[in-house]
Amino acid sequence: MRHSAASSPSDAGRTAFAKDVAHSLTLSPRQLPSRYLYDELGSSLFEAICRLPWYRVATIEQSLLAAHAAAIFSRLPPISTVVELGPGSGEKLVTLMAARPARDVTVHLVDVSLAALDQATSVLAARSSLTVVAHQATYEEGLSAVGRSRDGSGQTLVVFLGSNIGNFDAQSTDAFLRAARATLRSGDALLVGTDLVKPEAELLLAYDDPLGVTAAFNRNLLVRVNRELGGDFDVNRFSHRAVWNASDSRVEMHLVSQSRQRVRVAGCGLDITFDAGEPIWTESSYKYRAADLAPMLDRAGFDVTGQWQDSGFALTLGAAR
Ligand code: AVJ
Repeated sequence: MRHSAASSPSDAGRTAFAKDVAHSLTLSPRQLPSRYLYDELGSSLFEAICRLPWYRVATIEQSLLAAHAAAIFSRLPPISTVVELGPGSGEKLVTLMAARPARDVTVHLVDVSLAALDQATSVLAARSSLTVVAHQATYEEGLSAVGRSRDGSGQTLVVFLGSNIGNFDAQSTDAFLRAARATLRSGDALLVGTDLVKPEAELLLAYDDPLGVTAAFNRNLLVRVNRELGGDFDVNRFSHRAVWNASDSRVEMHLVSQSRQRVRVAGCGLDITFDAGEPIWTESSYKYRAADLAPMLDRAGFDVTGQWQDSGFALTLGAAR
């Protein structure tokens, strides 16, 4: 197992975090980027969310992968390289790869979160015989690194599961898919997992669960800002809120200030006064219709070669033209 960090995680990572927090908290409305939800505790809380009966993304996707992995490989050319963007616990890839035809495959895991990478790497090491390379990097950086290091034989499969793509707005999705396509060759493939639009009550239960795990996941972002950037957020005075924004087809998570209060973040020179009821927008999770996927992939240069659906979740396979 090899680790190839794009740069030392702590210093460069912390500077980027400080910069992103300084910028996003002074936007109107105030925001914090969702990619920072995944520190060590945040990654564990997300794994707990995936075990909640109300958040069905992970379990439905897992059963779709188990049921259709062989069909997915039957629609692919011989694959020598698999790149998983945002591998989470690594379980999804274990399930998919169990159905691979006998052939040497190198798996590349790409994530900015070291905690997530470590977890996925150890699950894959324990549960599969795959060669694993971990890249602590953004998705684009990781894809380019894999593209540059690739040798002659076999095609590449990029997997982007768990509805991770749902954190991107429409414009970023197009830009991201095009950038991904640019690192690939004709005949390479992309497997995307997307959560689909479903009744509002179901969506809200998934993002505001009765056990408060999602609330803890969201509020942990403030704990992280306090710890890593010397903030003084009073975490008890911000509450979790999930809303379904139907016109933009996304669930939004917010942290709502319970009172008028002043917050300082020394590490990025911020001194902010929140009004009572003022939100910080921390995440968007876009929901799709299954038919949205073909045009979305087509715009980036992929033809859809398969789609599998169950209980409001879809796996879509595209081939690079
Ligand atoms: C990991 C981004 C797919 O948006 O559903 C879970 C994260 N947020 N509960 C999602 C999340 C709140 C999740 N993704």
